[in-house]
Amino acid sequence: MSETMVAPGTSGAASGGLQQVDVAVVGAGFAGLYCLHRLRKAGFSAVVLESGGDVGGTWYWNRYPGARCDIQTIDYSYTFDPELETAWQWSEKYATQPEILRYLGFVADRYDLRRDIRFGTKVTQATWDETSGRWLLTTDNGASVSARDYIMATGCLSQPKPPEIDGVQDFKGEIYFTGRWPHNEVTFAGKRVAVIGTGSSGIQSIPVIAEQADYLTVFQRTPNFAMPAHNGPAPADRAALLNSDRAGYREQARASMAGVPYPQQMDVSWQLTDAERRARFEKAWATGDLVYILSQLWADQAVDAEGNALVADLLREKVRSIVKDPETAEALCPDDHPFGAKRPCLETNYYATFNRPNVTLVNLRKEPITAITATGIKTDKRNVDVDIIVFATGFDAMTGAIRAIHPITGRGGRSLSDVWADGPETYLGLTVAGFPNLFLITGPGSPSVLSNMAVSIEQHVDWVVDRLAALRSAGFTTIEPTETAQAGWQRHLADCSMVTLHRLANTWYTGANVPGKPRGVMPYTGGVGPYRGICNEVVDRGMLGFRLTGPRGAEQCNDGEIVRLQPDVRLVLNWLAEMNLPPIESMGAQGARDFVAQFNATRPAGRPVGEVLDGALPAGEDMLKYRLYRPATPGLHPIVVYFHGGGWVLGDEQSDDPFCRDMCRRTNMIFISVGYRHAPEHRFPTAAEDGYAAAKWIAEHALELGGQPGPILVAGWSAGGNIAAVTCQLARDRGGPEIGGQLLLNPVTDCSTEHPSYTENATGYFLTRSLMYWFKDMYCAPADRGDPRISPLRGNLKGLPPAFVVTSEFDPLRDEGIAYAEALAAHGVPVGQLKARGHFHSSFTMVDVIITGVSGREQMAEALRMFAKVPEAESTAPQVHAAAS
Ligand code: NA7
Repeated sequence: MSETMVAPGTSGAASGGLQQVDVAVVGAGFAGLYCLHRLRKAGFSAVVLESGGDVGGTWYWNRYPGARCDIQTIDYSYTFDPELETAWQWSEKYATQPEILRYLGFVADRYDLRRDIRFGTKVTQATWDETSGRWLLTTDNGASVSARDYIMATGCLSQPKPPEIDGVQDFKGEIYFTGRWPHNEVTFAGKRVAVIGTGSSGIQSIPVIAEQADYLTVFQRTPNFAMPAHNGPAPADRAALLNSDRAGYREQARASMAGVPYPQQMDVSWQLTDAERRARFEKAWATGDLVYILSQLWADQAVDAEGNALVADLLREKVRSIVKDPETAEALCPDDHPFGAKRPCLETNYYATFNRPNVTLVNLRKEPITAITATGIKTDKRNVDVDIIVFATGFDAMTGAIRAIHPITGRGGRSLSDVWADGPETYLGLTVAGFPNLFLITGPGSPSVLSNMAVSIEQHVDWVVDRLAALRSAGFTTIEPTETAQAGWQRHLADCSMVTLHRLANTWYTGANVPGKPRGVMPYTGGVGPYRGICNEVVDRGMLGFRLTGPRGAEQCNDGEIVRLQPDVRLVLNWLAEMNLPPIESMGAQGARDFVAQFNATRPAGRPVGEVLDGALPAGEDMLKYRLYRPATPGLHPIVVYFHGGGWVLGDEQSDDPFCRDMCRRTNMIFISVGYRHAPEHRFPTAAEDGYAAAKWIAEHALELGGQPGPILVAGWSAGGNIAAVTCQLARDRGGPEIGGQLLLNPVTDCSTEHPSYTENATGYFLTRSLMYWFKDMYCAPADRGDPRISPLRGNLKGLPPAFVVTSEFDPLRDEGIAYAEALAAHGVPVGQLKARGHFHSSFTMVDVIITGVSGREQMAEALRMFAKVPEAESTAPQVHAAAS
């Protein structure tokens, strides 16, 4: 029931007094307009407060020459009303600012939105009143507003950044800001013009200004990656795709990573030849689509520095091929950030503009601006006299517009600016603890600027309005996230930020463009589709993380964290759940082996190493296959004897191939993966004895294998971790071989099932408790399970080689791994531990799938280097991933 004193549908913009509405919205751009429409349809009274003179938001203010969208307009449109979609036809692939503004005006008219929008009205203060449970807003124009709910549809790039250059006030010529462009036409003809800034606004406006001005000087601090827009009519293939199944196309966009329906690229760069990579790149260059080039080249381009560098090199090559003056070309080549980590741009004649006789580029990295004077711009090398200065210097992004409304005062008189003093903290990017009934549309902590904004805005508005309607039905009047939920979301954001390369660049995504602004990746980097799934899950799980209250003490609080898994682990587990596989233990030994082989065939190929050799070594009467991975560096290398996972039943010397390759590269050591014999054909203690025999043989043949003589190292995952641990005990008891250290990754160390992780993680994390029971039954009779050769935790732990034990939070084997590490330490064995938060049993072996596993493998490599007593070795793998675990 609407509680308004102003009936829905009347503006209520009284000249004084108090306007009462259910919901107040700030901003009449893409988000505010849709918000008003949805609120009205849901029966809420609402007012939109907009400082501009008309609708449009960012498109109202950014009227600079050349301004266009750079997501294709067929994607950058509202999708909530199929009739609206066909009622409006875009004239170009990338619409101009005037056309987008006309579109937003068309939408405002079609749904009669203007009557509830107070234009030319700025909110000057917003205060939560505990007693009435309402927000009170004061404005600079007309009535104050009392609203139960307050929605910030303020946009992410709407608060222009001050110039931060001394002397601006002394300049006697004309000054313009791209983000606050005047409504009247600006004449450049016959003028000497300076443009400061080469982000999207600079890159779009520079070619247009250069054509009109007498002379243009571009002041560039950081070159940006840009590619040609190839503007024109909407590409036929995309339009056909949309028109063939409009609803399906929109649904795919909502489920996609960036809000534009492109498939997930699976090929990794090292699987492709140079020619194949170049062909893909040329196609992307010709496509003129940022989302395409950012996602469709190869799977590792956005998550791995090496994969990214391959694209960046090709892009730089293009710049050099267009720009004739080599020094200018070099200055225009970005070299301080990965491609995509800073917002790349679409351009039309941008690079070619620097071949014009009336254009000069000033590289501020070489000659910084020292001041703006009455006549122009002074660098430490020259004075450039100009008539016009255009500041294309960007925005106080994501938080600027929200914090610009001063003060927003929440519960207990706390101001949002103070609460966010060290950086924004939100729950889902939508709400803030301590600020009841306040909603942020595309706020920090949501995909927002890393996505097609149209898709993200609709999702946020729908979520908020649906929640308001649900609260109203349930009789609740306030909603506020809990501190636990918000802290959990911040952790999840930090985990997500380890997956992509955005953290490696100084950008407005990280707050680095505004002096003094706290640093950190502000948008959600986990993708639009996964994010939408999480928002829905919050609702499905009883508004998890929200406290709801209502009249007469009504309260509901289902506290908790929505995502505790690492983001990529969550995706993999969801994907596995969707496959609805039968339990592996129901497949029989051979069926399970075939399944694992098939499963492994779908994973990314392992990375190149110096050499891969297959061989065989004796173990009793039998020969065991092995696969040797040699680093690309010359000389003798330490040897790591590796035992694969698979519960003593599955896998072989090749089944952990990507892991062995990755560790070989990271450690600069030889990895020898041993194909020990399997149960049920060969039951206990065959695998343990094979492991020992293999380690002994390899140690005795180290030199022939190209390894360093002396102590070997052992390593293993899961059942292989068990074999590695047992091998160390046997080697100590049987007089060799000498083992310098043991890396135990999610090891089985005990046959007891008493450990709580067996119950906590019994199902849902791929390795299940019942699968572990089956493995043990296949391998070992119950009577033998106390034997240290299967339960090394029960063996003598004195005098064993130093160990590094890795356990994963969501793994049935977690507690026995921790117990083994603690028991070793108690017996005087030097032990390092990695307790990997949010990870599952396969996190570290799913190389190039679970990207958040990289930091764990770095730590494992470091431990192995320490065991081998090699100094901080040069590894051949990139070291760009900071610790995530
Ligand atoms: P951006 O992308 O933030 O670009 C601003 C540009 O201005 C960028 O090149 C900055 O260099 C430069 N800049 C900022 N301050 C200065 C000073 N003080 N001196 C010299 N140069 C400076 O803003 P845009 O408006 O172009 O684009 C914003 C987004 O809108 C865009 O990403 C799309 O999403 C749409 P820096 O890189 O900081 O060294």
